[in-house]
Amino acid sequence: MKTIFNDRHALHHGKVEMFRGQLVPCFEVPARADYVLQELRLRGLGEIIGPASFDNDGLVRVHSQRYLNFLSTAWDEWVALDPANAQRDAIPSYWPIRTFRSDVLPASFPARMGLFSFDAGSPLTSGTWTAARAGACCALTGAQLLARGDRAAFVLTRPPGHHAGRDFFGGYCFLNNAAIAAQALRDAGLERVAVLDIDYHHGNGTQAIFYERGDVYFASLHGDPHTEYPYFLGYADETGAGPGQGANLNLPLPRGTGFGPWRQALGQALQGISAFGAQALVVSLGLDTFEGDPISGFGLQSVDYLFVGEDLARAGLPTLFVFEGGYAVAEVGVNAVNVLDGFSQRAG
Ligand code: 6XA
Ligand code: ZN
Repeated sequence: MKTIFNDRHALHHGKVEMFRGQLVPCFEVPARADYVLQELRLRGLGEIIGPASFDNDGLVRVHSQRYLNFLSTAWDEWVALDPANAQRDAIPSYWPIRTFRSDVLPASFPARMGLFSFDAGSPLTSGTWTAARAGACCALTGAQLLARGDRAAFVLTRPPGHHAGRDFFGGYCFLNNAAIAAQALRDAGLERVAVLDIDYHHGNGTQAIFYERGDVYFASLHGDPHTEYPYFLGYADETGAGPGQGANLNLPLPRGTGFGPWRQALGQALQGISAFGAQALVVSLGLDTFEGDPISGFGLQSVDYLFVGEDLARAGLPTLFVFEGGYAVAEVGVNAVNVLDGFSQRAG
């Protein structure tokens, strides 16, 4: 299995995030991807390549032009507000909640930060756009490999993507890599594509992007949003709308869930994907289901990820893994590569 590595990922390097009223050091750090890369090399899991180059067409298929315009110039606008900002992360603090307008694009940069985001935990830094855009190119490269016949590929990138919607960032995510890959597979001619999100947190961005579409199935197992981030989406009664009715499956699980019941839910999601008739699978691969994760609450152990990989291989679909969350930094490499290893052993 080839890995497409985003060698510009470290250009996104948040210093602090807002956590329960305090600015705390970021959990989503460059070392995460470096640990995974190191483990991939150690275990010789396959060739590691860089992204091919793409224009913005594949991004515009998923994100609005006005959001991409904002993201690509955001850092310069932030520094233009005050040269001292060059040393500080940009963090939003005003949001157009219900009854406010979101059709107007305010001239104020802080106002636009709020218009295009949903939390204060996702600092935007000098290299965020460059890193996120290179990550999206990795996702497009992965989709291309699958469309040309590879059985599987792994997109190793950060910042992650699954919380990012058509025109907003949040949850450490700016461009939705998994959605961009799924759309690219559709555009390459596959008629039905599935996204399976196994990150601890519900992939609200991916769900929203495909919610009214019958050609892309979204299934997610995640911490119950009644108590877990992102709180406002990810409930079991969200089953899709319009032509997408029945093409969205949420399996929220209580904090404290261990591998047994988690794996059962995985089986249920895979059943849904098979019944849908997907021709390819994009996996939002978060490793924050690990028992040692500092911000999550499931109990998976490192060895369990080998079985996760095996179960995914048994679905028998061309599969693109896309790296998402996972903040037990020293273990995230072993856990991610265990999934890929389990998959490869089973897939042959
Ligand atoms: C709130 C928690 C953000 C979770 C990000 C994540 N600051 N998403 O791991 O998958
Ligand atoms: Zn997560």
